[in-house]
Amino acid sequence: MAHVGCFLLLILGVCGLSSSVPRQFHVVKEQKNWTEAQQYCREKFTDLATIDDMAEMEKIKSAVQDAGVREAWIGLKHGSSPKWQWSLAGRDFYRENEAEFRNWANGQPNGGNNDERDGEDCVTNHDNKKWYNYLCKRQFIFLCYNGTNSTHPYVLVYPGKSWTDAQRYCRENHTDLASVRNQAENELLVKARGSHIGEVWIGLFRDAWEWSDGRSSSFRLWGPGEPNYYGSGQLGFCVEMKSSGQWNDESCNEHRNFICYEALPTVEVVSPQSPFYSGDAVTLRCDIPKYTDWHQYVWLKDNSKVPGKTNQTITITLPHEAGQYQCYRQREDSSVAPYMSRPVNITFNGESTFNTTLSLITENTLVFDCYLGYCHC
Ligand SMILES: *[C@@H]1O[C@H](CO)[C@@H](O)[C@H](O)[C@H]1NC(C)=O
Ligand SMILES: *[C@@H]1O[C@H](CO)[C@@H](O)[C@H](O)[C@H]1NC(C)=O
Ligand SMILES: *[C@@H]1O[C@H](CO)[C@@H](O)[C@H](O)[C@H]1NC(C)=O
Ligand SMILES: *[C@@H]1O[C@H](CO)[C@@H](O)[C@H](O)[C@H]1NC(C)=O
Ligand SMILES: *[C@@H]1O[C@H](CO)[C@@H](O)[C@H](O)[C@H]1NC(C)=O
Ligand SMILES: *[C@@H]1O[C@H](CO)[C@@H](O)[C@H](O)[C@H]1NC(C)=O
Ligand SMILES: *[C@@H]1O[C@H](CO)[C@@H](O)[C@H](O)[C@H]1NC(C)=O
Ligand SMILES: [Ca+2]
Ligand SMILES: [Ca+2]
Repeated sequence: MAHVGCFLLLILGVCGLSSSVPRQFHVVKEQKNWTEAQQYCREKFTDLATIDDMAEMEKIKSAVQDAGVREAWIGLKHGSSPKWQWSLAGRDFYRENEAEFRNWANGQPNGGNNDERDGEDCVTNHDNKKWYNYLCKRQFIFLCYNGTNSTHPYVLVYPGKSWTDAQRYCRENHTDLASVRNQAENELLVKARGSHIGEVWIGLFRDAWEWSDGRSSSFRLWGPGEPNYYGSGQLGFCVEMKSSGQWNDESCNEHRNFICYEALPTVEVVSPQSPFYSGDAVTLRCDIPKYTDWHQYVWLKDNSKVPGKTNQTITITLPHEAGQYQCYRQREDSSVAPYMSRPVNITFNGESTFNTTLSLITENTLVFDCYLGYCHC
């Protein structure tokens, strides 16, 4: 019985971290109606711009100002299915199901015809802790959400305002109108309203605006008095962003510059599951939202293009092809800079699962069977 250290390498896949998904925005200085703009964005990039939160809004605003554009279409269009959602938008703020927490009073929500032009589309908290929907132009005192104080996030504000004015106040002076993610927060909110009797606005509202890419973002940044559904509604209402950052609804057949977004490509390991071992053939796939104006995939290993690898899926053999991988789609229009995935390290470190049979020919013939780095005769 002999032990021989087998010098085989273990390949460990370390996948890139991906919590929030970044996007790149492109301001297109061509005049198109909303539908044509949508088609253009889907061909050249991913879709018309969706905006998730205030941070993204600031990014787009500076892109529009840098481009010297006065107004531009974004991906929001009026649809036909109104939904309840929170003024405080943000993909990281709500955990699973938290954006859907509700505490309606019996018989609520009611009223209106489910159309934000004359429906009861804004929500209050009553002193019985329950929620009621009212016309948004009613004036009530309101609760803002202030993210800087996590134990006392709700701030009661006097005097009463319409829901929209209350929203503007909270966004300027705190974070936003109050969001309520669970029963515990509803109790905190009830505490914050103290002994006040009657209705207090919170951040829940209903509208029927829909994003072109189907995303559920509830983020809205209407200018004063908007949306007002002014103009020919025959072809529907769509949303433009002014260089001030504020939004306005317009007839979709107006011609405007527009803003597209491009999603970040990602490198995914298809097989095998990590950890990888020496001798493995590792298959990588470049996941990229589809658009049609592209030529081929480009793969990079350790920051250099890998010649001959132009498919969406590639296979590398370890250990000699271990390294740092990235991908992008090369466009037909090479004037647009590529948007490259984050790097993914396929590194090695450790031992092998290979059940190799080694034969050492000496005076005697010894045959070693190796498993996980341990060899025996
Ligand atoms: C949070 O707010 C409460 C009530 O206004 C205050 O007593 C407390 O000091 C604040 N905490 C922080 C960390 O600001
Ligand atoms: C923010 O608060 C100040 C002081 O209370 C107030 O004067 C101002 O109008 C508020 N901002 C908005 C947008 O209401
Ligand atoms: C609310 O948040 C702002 C920053 O967003 C902070 O400056 C302010 O002190 C906070 N106010 C309260 C009452 O917590
Ligand atoms: C946009 O223009 C195309 C023709 O270029 C037309 O077919 C379409 O109806 C227009 N869409 C809207 C919403 O105006
Ligand atoms: C790339 O894909 C094409 C079509 O699927 C296939 O014929 C070709 O062999 C692939 N090339 C490589 C290098 O895998
Ligand atoms: C990936 O490898 C590069 C060098 O090859 C190194 O600089 C980087 O820190 C590694 N990243 C991770 C997440 O391990
Ligand atoms: C290697 O050998 C072990 C133990 O004999 C066995 O369980 C395992 O399935 C083998 N692996 C391969 C890839 O043959
Ligand atoms: Ca009601
Ligand atoms: Ca308008």
